[in-house]
Amino acid sequence: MELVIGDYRWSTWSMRPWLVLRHAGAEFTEIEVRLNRSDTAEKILQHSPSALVPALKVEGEVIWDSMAIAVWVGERYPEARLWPAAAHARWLARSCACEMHSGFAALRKQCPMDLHVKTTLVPSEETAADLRRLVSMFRQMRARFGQGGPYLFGEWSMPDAFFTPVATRVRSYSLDLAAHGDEDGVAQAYVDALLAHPDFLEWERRALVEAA
Ligand SMILES: N[C@@H](CCC(=O)N[C@@H](CS)C(=O)NCC(=O)O)C(=O)O
Repeated sequence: MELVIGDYRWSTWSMRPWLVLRHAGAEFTEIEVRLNRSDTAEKILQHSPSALVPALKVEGEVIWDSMAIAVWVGERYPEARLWPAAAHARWLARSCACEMHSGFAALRKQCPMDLHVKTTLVPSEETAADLRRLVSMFRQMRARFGQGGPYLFGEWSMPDAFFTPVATRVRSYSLDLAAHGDEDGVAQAYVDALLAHPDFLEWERRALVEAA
């Protein structure tokens, strides 16, 4: 099984299924295609029909799109409990992951993931609205379902893979969650937990040693 990914430094979409596969204990190799180069599209097309990474090559098929790969891993490795076991938690965990997958355009645009960056940025009105929504979601899910651990639904689960790139943006751009509804630091503590996860630390280590 091979996961085609972009640069560790930039590729938020690649990071998600990579974290999910690691959590599942799957054995996989990586094919890295460097982004933002003249031959990027041509190289990705050698692996993936969408001309986008990530893509998972498994059993003669190519599964493209981070969500499709994550769903496949959840199906293939049920023992990894990638979705919460309790029905209501599971329904909402899917909503959270899908909202991230299809939303938060302003945050993505103003604060692209770059694991080499540490700066301070004043969020635009649109980015501030995204931050308020994220803080509200994080606080609600942590309050309702977070008792079993420091992650969104307690133990690490699928939405955490989707929100780890958000956590890196909060840190890279010094985004102040308290100013967006997180007065007592519940959402920030969740962000900190994502950034301390051993699999993320391994991804970050690779990003930091990756040649420019
Ligand atoms: N919705 C897709 C988005 C994938 C995507 O936009 N990937 C970017 C890199 S993070 C890409 O492949 N860009 C191609 C390029 O830069 O030429 C997914 O979830 O997999």
